[in-house]
Amino acid sequence: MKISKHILTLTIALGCLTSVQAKIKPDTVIHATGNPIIRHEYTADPAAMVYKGKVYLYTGHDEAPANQNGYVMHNWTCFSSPDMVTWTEHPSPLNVKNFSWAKADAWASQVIERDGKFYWYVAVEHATIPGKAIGVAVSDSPLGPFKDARGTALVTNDMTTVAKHPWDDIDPTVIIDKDGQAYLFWGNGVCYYAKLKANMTELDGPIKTISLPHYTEAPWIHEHNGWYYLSYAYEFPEKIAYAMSRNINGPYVYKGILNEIAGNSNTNHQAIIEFKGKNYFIYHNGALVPDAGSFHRSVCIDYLYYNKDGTIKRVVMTSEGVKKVK
Ligand code: FUB
Repeated sequence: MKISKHILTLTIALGCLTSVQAKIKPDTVIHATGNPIIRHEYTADPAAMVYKGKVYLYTGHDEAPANQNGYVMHNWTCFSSPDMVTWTEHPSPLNVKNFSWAKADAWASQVIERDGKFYWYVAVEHATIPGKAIGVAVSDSPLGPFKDARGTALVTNDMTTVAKHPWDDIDPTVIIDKDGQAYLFWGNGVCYYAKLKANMTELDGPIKTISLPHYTEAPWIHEHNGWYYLSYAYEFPEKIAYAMSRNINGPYVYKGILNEIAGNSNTNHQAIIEFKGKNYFIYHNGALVPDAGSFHRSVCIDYLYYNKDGTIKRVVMTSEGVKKVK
């Protein structure tokens, strides 16, 4: 590894890595040399947002001690890039402690912009209502600081009764449709969705469900050329599958596996974006820790290709990753 002023060049081949690299200073520029793109800390559950010529990448942060199985996740990380290869790590803009009603588990999340404000939907463990819950934080900048937008959870376990286990309210993904209506999708075991009010901090109507084959968790909703795509973690260990619809409310037609099991991570969690004319599949694997990858995960990026009929080609996971966008 070669470090110059605010520049970190990651030169260690993937096969040689057995643990996370040394910490770096906030605002350090990272030149990714392949997958995983971040190697000085563990990053999981990626969510990406394109805003004003940059990609903002938000991730969970696996902090379990080496060889420990089980999630240890206290905060979320934030990186930005103008070209998909040069990433700046910003100081962590959000921690479970920013939600006074939450007690642990900074799990999967997504940020979206509306009218110049940035809304960050997160899954955490609720302090007083048993089970997981979804909160929302807000900021005037994609880099934060973010603050709890409500002072209470947006979704709690007592609001969703289809799944009987208490960790079903996780993995929020959000979209604003062309008519301005925002929707939140989420869920473990059951894929829930609901409309959001224009203020982005309240549900607007009933919580509904979508039936998807072998649905586990990690929904990601996106739109491309008039199709709505609902991708999700399929079975366990998790592959990523997807379904398509012409209408955001469905019906969604299952289209098959999009990505295979990502090496030694029993979970996967994807973000799909278009940036400067190319499409990207952002996910995590356990490549940095061969014997405990499921709880020491790292974000990877590979290309995603659509077929003419709107279906998506199966993702090819690579160690080389993607090239710098000009
Ligand atoms: O990171 C914790 C959980 O693991 C996420 O919420 C799931 O999507 C899975 O990746």
